[in-house]
Amino acid sequence: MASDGFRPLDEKSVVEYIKATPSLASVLAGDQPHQLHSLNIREVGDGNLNFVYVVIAPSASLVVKQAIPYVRCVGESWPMTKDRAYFEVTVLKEHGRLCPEHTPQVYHFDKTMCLIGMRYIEPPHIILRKGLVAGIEYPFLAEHMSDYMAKILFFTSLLYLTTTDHKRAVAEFCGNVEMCRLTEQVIFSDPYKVSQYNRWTTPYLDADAEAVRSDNVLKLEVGELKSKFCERSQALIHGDLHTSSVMVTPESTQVIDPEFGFYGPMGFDVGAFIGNLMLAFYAQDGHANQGNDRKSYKAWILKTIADTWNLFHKKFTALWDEHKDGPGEAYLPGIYNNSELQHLVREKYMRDLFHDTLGFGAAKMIRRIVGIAHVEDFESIPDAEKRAKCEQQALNVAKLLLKERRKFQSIEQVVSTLQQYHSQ
Ligand code: ADP
Ligand code: SR1
Ligand code: MG
Repeated sequence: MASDGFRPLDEKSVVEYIKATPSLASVLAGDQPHQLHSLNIREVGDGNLNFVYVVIAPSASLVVKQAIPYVRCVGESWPMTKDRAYFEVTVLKEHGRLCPEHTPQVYHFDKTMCLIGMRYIEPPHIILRKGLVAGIEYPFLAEHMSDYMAKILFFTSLLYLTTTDHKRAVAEFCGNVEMCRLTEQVIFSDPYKVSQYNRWTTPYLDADAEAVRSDNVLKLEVGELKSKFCERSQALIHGDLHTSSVMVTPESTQVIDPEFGFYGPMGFDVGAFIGNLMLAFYAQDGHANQGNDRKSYKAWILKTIADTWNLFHKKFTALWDEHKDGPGEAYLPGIYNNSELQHLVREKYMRDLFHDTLGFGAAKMIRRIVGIAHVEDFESIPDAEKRAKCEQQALNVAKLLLKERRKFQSIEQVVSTLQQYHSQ
């Protein structure tokens, strides 16, 4: 045990921990403690950072997630604060309050052990990214994700909060600085310079990676996005809203893993989700085979991209309208007192958010192709040349979106650009 009382668990010691922890034992066994004698434990952490244990009792289940003091996918050479568990649980609770339909319930938190007990998002839920690789359609995905993003972003912004409440919350989440610094490094810095962590499909993308490192306009624009990421405390964002942070069935959508949460720009979340759908789109040709050319699936992904933005826009502005005379102090009703002005303000706010979404989404695409932590969408394409072709198309469109984002006026224009940059 470390001097701070922290002890990394394993499949065996998780059982002892649960037996000694009433808030977990009661979820699993209710008033029948003998059920704790037949627990089935599996470590399933396939993420980059933490250990995740699925715990199954005869008539209940839960997940135990523990942060360890380093980045799991790199090893102990990259120390990382285990306080991330505190921020993850705090965001889970806040987002769960605002959007319980799409957030797993928290049962337990142990600050010393950096350990969260939460709902097991049970099968047939799978990680969305795996569903996208398998070519499965999710008819409610855009509806659910737009709902989640509209609620968590609107209700934690100055459009709904007083500046006093907002600033207090911003101050609390400034504590998640190490996780923000990780993002600053791997998304906004490393891909644009030589870094020991960068990786790409070599030799096919050698020139493309070099081109990213020597593109002045790209660097100018990504620098602006980095500043915005660091400076704009717009809302309590999830902070890592890629398609492996979403678990799905065709009917249900659950968002996990908000350990990077802090008060940051809304477009970082919306962009993460949409940018990862774009990666899935460009990976499809690598998964096509004689039995399935993936044509209709690609059309479904494009429709989901468009629906996600359009529904998000609709729901977010509807919340704004509903609460325009509420506590929010960004646009005081006494000043923004006529519908023409209110319309202008909303147009501008949503246009800026759209451009942020494209910029951050594109930056997230670029890091997954020439930086650290690649994605299964591409990694599961065994033929390196084929994979590189898919990655190159995604990289080219991402560079364009990042540099030219302000020229786009609608998501439909973005979708037609995605099609133009797609060779089949
Ligand atoms: P990391 O923080 O290391 O990225 P994640 O939170 O992404 O870890 O979890 C890693 C994996 O564990 C997920 O891909 C998922 O398969 C599984 N997992 C995490 N939380 C849950 C949950 N609440 N219910 C079911 N499975 C989960
Ligand atoms: C060391 S980079 C690890 C990545 O995994 C997380 O999911 C975040 O996306 C982070 O950038
Ligand atoms: Mg994760």
